[in-house]
Amino acid sequence: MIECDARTALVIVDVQNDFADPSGGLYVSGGEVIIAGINDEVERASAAGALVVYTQDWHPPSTPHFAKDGGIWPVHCVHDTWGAELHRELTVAGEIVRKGVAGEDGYSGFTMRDAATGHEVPTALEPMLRSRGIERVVVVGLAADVCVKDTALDARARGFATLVPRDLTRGVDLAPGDTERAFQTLTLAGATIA
Ligand code: VGL
Ligand code: ZN
Repeated sequence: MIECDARTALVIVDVQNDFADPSGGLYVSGGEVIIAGINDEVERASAAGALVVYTQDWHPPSTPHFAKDGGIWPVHCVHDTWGAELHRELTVAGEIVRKGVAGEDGYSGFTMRDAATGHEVPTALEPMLRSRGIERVVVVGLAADVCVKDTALDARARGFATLVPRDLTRGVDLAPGDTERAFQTLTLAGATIA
């Protein structure tokens, strides 16, 4: 169980069909298994007055993010498709931050990369946390070695105490060991892996 209070935000990263459903375009092994545990934490966080926020990977049909367009990933989370929807079993009880509504790229829930200029642009996440006086961020969801990692690193870089509960995330492991390396990187950055 995770300690939560009004200064805590539970950030639920990309629990979308393409990652969490076995027939999804970029299925993360075990992605559906973590949903029940996340729902329990949503309930506890809400009861404790914590902020609950969801992120959603949200791509145009063609983007340098996809292997077919020169990137590394299979097509996933194309905006307004089944694959981009939050998984039907996920309890949604908070605001949603979509990454890439204007075709931007990137992995963190805090920042995106402008596809044309390459510049980093902020999402609505940090202002949302600041306006609520959030000091501590709990990051769960998918994938541990991609968007969870980058979101948690950005949380640390912005001075938030950051917790990543291992059993509420799963990794892609595009290269074997990526998930373990992600946890090491996060630990070195001052995040707590529980
Ligand atoms: C993600 C790969 C590509 C993620 C997003 O949500 O972790 N992974 N796009
Ligand atoms: Zn993506």
